[in-house]
Amino acid sequence: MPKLLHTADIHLGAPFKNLGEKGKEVRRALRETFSALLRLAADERVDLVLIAGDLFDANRVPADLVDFAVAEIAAARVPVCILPGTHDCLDTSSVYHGAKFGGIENLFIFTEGVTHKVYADLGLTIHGRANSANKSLQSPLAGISPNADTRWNVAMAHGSIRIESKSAPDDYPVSLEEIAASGMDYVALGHWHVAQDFSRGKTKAWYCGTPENLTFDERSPAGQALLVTIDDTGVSVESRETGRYSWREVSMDAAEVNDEPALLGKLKPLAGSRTLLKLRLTGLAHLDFIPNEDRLRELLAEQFFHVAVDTRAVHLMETELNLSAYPESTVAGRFLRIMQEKAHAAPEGERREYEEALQVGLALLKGKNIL
Ligand SMILES: [Mn+2]
Repeated sequence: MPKLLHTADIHLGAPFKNLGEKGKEVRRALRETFSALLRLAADERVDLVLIAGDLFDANRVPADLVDFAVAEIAAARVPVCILPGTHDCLDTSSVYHGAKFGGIENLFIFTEGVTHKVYADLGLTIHGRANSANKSLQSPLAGISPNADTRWNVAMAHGSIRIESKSAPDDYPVSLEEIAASGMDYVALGHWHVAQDFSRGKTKAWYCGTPENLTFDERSPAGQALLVTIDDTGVSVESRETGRYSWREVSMDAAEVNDEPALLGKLKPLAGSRTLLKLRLTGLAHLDFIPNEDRLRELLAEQFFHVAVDTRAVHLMETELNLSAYPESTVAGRFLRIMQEKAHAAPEGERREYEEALQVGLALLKGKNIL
């Protein structure tokens, strides 16, 4: 019963340009995450580590980074199987053509024309097609079929599940029908950065997600890897948290925070020395608290690893509405007068809502993007 550690999209060498000085630290952290993955494999006594594409962020990465990855794998004593992905594809300049990858006993890399590797002691064949470019219309499962000589068959594939409107046709598409018809026990997917189950028919198939989050867009709470156990009763998939940094994107309505302490109080539960915060303020600000990007960044810097603040969608509330500035013949003028009448006629408890609606509508009519 083979036990596998499934990872992908580690993106060693990613520049993190948007993080400025802190980018260097996160780049170094990715190396540590890679080492931690291999330690996890040893601790969990897995038989084989699968890296389903994008181990490296690019084919041109610093030589010392390649040395590091190769040395870590060689020291790991667990077999490691690498599939070139889209960022580290197998083109003429591929990082995997380097001599450093040769002669490492426990390492197998899918290269041109090679589509499977037999691990006889595990009764397992690993299948895969190395991506040869950054984009392609071809499925990474094309031409792959089970090896009847081994009890178990697993494929690695780096590409996008073919979903209309969600995936580009030239992003190495894999269809759910292909997964169902693959004859594989498990398909180890890479390319999408959040763990997701795409099992179909008798075949289990998962994206494992990045072991360390790389952007604010990723909805996964923390990076992770998958432990995959295959036996006669089926395939079981468990996740293990490997990420140490958390990237949090927070949107807040400026009208709901009256002062700096209130804003800091709301963010306090997220604070941490390894938390990256992207704070986006929206809506209408009262005159007594006008959020300022530099000031907020400064205030939050101590509580977070990195802070980005965006106040472009905040609009200042107009406290003294000058009706003559909005003639009745204009849309804004008509709107203003109707809303003022409604606010006036509304019962006490609802008046504030009308007044706020008036301010929001007015800002929108003036072309402000406040939502
Ligand atoms: Mn990719």
